[in-house]
Amino acid sequence: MNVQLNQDSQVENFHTDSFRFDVLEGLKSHPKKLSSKYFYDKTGDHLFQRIMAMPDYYLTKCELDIFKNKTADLARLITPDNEPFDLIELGAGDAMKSTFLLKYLVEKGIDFTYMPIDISGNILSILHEKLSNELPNLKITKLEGEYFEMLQKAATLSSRRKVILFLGSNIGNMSLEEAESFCRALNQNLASDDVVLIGFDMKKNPHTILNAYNDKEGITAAFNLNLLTRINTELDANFNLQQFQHYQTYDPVSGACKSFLVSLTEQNINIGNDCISFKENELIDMEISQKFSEEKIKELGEKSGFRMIGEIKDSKKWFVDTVWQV
Ligand code: AVI
Repeated sequence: MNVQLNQDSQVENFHTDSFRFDVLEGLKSHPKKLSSKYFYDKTGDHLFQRIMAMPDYYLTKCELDIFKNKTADLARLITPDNEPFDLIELGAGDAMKSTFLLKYLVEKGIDFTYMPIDISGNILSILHEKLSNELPNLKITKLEGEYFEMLQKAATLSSRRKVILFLGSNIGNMSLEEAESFCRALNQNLASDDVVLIGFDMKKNPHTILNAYNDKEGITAAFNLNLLTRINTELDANFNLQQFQHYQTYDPVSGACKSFLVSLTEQNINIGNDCISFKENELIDMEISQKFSEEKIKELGEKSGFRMIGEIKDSKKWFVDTVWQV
């Protein structure tokens, strides 16, 4: 018991140390930067749920349209011969979209094991319980941890062909260089014939994109500002949220949709024993949500060593799930 408690607090210290390191490194660099991967504490998760429910945030609805209404096409792409395989989902969360595919595959009697990967053991337990109730015949192996470590673990657990899902335009939260090295690492961690299915948000009318990230209710603003609250609570800092303002941009040429926080005044912020100075109107670069052209997706796949085998778009053609083979 004491050993377990000790191990848990060591893991927690490790997380806080790397959070503190990343925050200080980002805020000491020019321009100042924070990583959007830290948006998702309990409040951040809740705010993201509210974002997904906003009428203007089309991404979730579009990919849901694909998983709900084009399930047979998806299944045909990822398992053309219906041979046994493992279906691995990176950052599975509540698997809201993939559940439609799981249900279809179970009903077809296809032999597969669903392996959701998530950093949160709690989320995986909730998902396991939900899926066991909804689909009692589904075989599930939970993988708790970092993506690449868990992909390696999955390879030791079974030698069956792997299909990897990376949905929701999560790839858009990486810079193009990061996305390329991520896809290359994916390619190198898979065996030949394995496939990946990646959800990309496509370039479209720039107003449609900006409206999805610049809501008048201020939910996206709160989502960004919550990271400052998180730093206050977890790293003993004193950000005054009234002194920072959310600013959203979309560049239709590069496809980069970016969010910033603007310091409304010259101010000094203490973070533990460190002090960070802000000039009036100085920015913190918070998040990129990259939008893609067909050509960019093709280029990304090829540069990272994949062969494109198919793609499925939603009915508006705003979002695409692309399938690449190693
Ligand atoms: C999780 N990710 C794909 C979302 C996006 O669209 O980039 C996060 C988000 N940021 C603001 N709104 C939604």
